[in-house]
Amino acid sequence: MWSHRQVPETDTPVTPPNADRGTPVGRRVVLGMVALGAVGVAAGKWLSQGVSDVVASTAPALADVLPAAGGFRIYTVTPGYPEMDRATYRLAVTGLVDKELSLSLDDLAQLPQTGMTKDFQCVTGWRVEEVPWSGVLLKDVLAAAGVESGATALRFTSFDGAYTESLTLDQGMRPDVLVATQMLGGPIQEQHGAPVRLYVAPMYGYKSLKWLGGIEVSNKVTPGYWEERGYDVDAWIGQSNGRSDDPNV
Ligand SMILES: Nc1nc2c(c(=O)[nH]1)N[C@H]1C(S)=C(S)[C@@H](COP(=O)(O)O)O[C@H]1N2
Ligand SMILES: [Mo]
Repeated sequence: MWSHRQVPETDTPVTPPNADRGTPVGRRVVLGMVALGAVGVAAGKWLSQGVSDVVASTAPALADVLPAAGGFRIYTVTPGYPEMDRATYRLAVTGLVDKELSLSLDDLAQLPQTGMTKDFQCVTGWRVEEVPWSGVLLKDVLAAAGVESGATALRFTSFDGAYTESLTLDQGMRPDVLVATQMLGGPIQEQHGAPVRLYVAPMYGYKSLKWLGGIEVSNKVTPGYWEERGYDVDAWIGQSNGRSDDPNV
């Protein structure tokens, strides 16, 4: 179960230049809308159709009511969420590797497991603090495949068929970049990218690709979905531009 919580009042530095878009999430709260929070999970299905601000605006009041309040806004650039059977799920690791891999969830569970509790920050201004994550460090997945010399970049694809992301190999080797199989204390929920998503702790949320299907090792960074639409490829929190008019970032 998840619900919504607003970015703390003290959080101003991360507000992107398009502040009109980024800041109002919980500021134009209408208390009468709190009841909407009760259908938050169902509403998540509709966020891509423009209801996100309404749902998110219930946040402050709900946070008082629900002790384990979440605060995530659910984003998807495709209609609904892509379906995936946990038994047939495979993560493809391809490109400049010694051995291409096709990893089942069991295979991922055999690799070293790493957990971390860290904030999740969207470039539009909302943040969820101290989210528990666990799974396999991206560098451990890459080590299992063996990265060839000359490789410099990583490309990530989602089995939603539309969303992509990128990192440099150096960024991907950091100890705070995770191929996450658990989030918020349990298996990743459907709306958060089940069964596997990326979690790139030091960067804005758009780097944390959901419904991860493939990792391709290459020698050239290919800008991801939002990066083709104006966002920085290097999305360090607090440093990158956050430029866009799109409400779904
Ligand atoms: N496949 C996919 N991954 C995605 C997105 C998306 O639309 N599709 N949105 C990104 C953005 S902009 C953010 S802030 C986070 C939001 O994660 P959440 O939906 O779990 O809150 O997912 C990121 N990963
Ligand atoms: Mo985002």
